[in-house]
Amino acid sequence: MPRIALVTGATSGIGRATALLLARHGYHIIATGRRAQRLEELQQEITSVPVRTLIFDVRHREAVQEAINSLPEEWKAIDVLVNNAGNAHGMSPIQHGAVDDWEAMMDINVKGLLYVSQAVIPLMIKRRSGHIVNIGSVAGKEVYPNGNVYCASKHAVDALSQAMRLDLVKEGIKVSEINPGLVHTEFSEVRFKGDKDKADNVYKGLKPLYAEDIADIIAFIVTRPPHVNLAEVLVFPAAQASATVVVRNQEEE
Ligand code: NDP
Ligand code: 8X3
Repeated sequence: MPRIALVTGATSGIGRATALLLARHGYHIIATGRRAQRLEELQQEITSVPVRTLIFDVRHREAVQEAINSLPEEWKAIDVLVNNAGNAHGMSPIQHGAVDDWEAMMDINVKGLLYVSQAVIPLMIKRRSGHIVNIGSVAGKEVYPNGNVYCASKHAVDALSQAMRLDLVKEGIKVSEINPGLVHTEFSEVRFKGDKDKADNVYKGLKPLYAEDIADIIAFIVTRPPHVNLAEVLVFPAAQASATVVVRNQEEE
């Protein structure tokens, strides 16, 4: 039986790198996101295993459920769910925060993760097997100035990961959480609403993590033997020690 992995947010960054790497490990891939063309390109790029794409916004509960329901029966035997879709929207003191940004972060990072999980967990329970990997953040372990609501959303992911592990252990489902520091993806471009200079500054003067580094960890976690669950990983670039302590005296290679 082939193993099947569903990766949310597979159109970019960590999700895309994870879909590519899990395909190299022989997983059949269900890649999801909103940008149809990028999903199509990813599907064409992966030639070694079958790939299905599902286009939905994780904020829309019915769309999420319908997309999962639409999978052919054999594709519903999902072994690995990578809850990766998410972003920061804006970065400002709480007193100047934009409510639309707050809602986007809570709706996508927290409620979206719940909607996808709710659609997939029953399929895993039926088979008494599965592995959920939630992408949290160092922002779910610490707060930093101007990070307020993004940090709150990732603290929620941290709480939900622990809670899922408690509730699902008796169902034979493993739950892992990966909490990265600075990863150079489209994340900062989204956070700063397309301001490329501002986004590039986030990674200036250090060698950040790359999406492939996180994909590597995800692949390691899901390929451990059945009796092993790596519950939590906090991962930084070598030049980072906390959300706010970053050494910027190196040139990015
Ligand atoms: P990217 O911006 O490169 O990728 C974000 C992905 O999330 C895209 O594929 C996007 O797909 C998807 N996504 C965003 N909003 C929605 C939505 N409403 N519905 C469906 N999919 C959505 O960022 P990263 O790869 O860096 O981010 C991936 C995860 O990693 C996020 O949860 C982020 O919080 C977390 N993270 C990132 C870090 C970093 O420094 N980069 C560090 C720690 C954690 P599309 O737009 O096509 O829908
Ligand atoms: C993304 C990393 O430090 O911008 O979660 O919050 S950070």
